[in-house]
Amino acid sequence: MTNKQPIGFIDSGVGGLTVVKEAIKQLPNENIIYLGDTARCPYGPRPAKQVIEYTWEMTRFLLRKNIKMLVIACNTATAVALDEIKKQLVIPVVGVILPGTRAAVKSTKNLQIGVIGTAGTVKSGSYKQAIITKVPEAAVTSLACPKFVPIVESNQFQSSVAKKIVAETLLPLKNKKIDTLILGCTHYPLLRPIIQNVMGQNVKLIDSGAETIGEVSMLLDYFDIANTDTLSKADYSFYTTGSTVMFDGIAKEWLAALPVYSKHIELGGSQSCDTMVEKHITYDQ
Ligand code: I24
Ligand code: DGL
Repeated sequence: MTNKQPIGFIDSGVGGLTVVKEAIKQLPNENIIYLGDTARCPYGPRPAKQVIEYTWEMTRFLLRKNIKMLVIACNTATAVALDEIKKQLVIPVVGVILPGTRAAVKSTKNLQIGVIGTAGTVKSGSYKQAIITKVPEAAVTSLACPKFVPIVESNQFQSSVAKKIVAETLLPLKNKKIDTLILGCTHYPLLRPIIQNVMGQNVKLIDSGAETIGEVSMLLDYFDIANTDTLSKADYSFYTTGSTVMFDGIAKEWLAALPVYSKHIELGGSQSCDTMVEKHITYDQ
């Protein structure tokens, strides 16, 4: 295994770029390949069985790209599919839930922890279970915030509408004495200033995605697979199942200076790793 192989990131859409941004910052030497299933986003409201199926399709696509590690950047996908994908792959597979949990358990002083996420993530109970497994005495309050992803995706995440909806939605958490709140969704870092304001400065917010890159870094060292070639510039490639123009627009803005030319691919059906067809609508880098 050569260390130059890329780290694969999968997500339901563009939200996983919040995790990639951390990866570029914390691991600037690593090559990255990202696949966002924008055509079928959001995963949050979908039944677990369907999310597992979609996550497998994305995984199979990236395995063909010879990745050395897989990061499931989507909380909803991690919640329902991580265990079975991890079991079947020989490369290390990292989800966003355990790293977020670890940081929360470390941060809490009163053992009152809050978790916010999509309907799918909260319904799975994965965060709650992961926290309780570590600290059985912890009290976990999970809250689905189905309105938050649409606020971000409609570009309203800095608006007064966002403030009102976030305040209303988080009301059930206000009377709990939580001192730590896990942002269990790729999109929530964009609402972080508003969430912090609503919850108060005494509540520590945990960004699951950012915590995940710490774990990726640790695993690269543990398996001795970090990219040791410090002379070449890191390579970033992006794939989307939806519009490349829209993907590139959001990714360029989010990842600042980075040029992004994503490629369109089709997922779905019973395609195997060997027969999956790539449609290059934009040009190859
Ligand atoms: N943010 C996200 N998804 C979108 C969006 C957004 N539109 C505006 N902003 N759209 O996720 C999703 C649907 N699209 C995706 C592309 O293909 C077609 C369908 C959060 C992204 C987090 C990195 C707001 C916005 C932006 C630029 C940067 C960040 C951001 F326009 F939140
Ligand atoms: N990526 C998803 C998550 O982190 C949010 C968007 C969606 O619902 O697909 O849970």
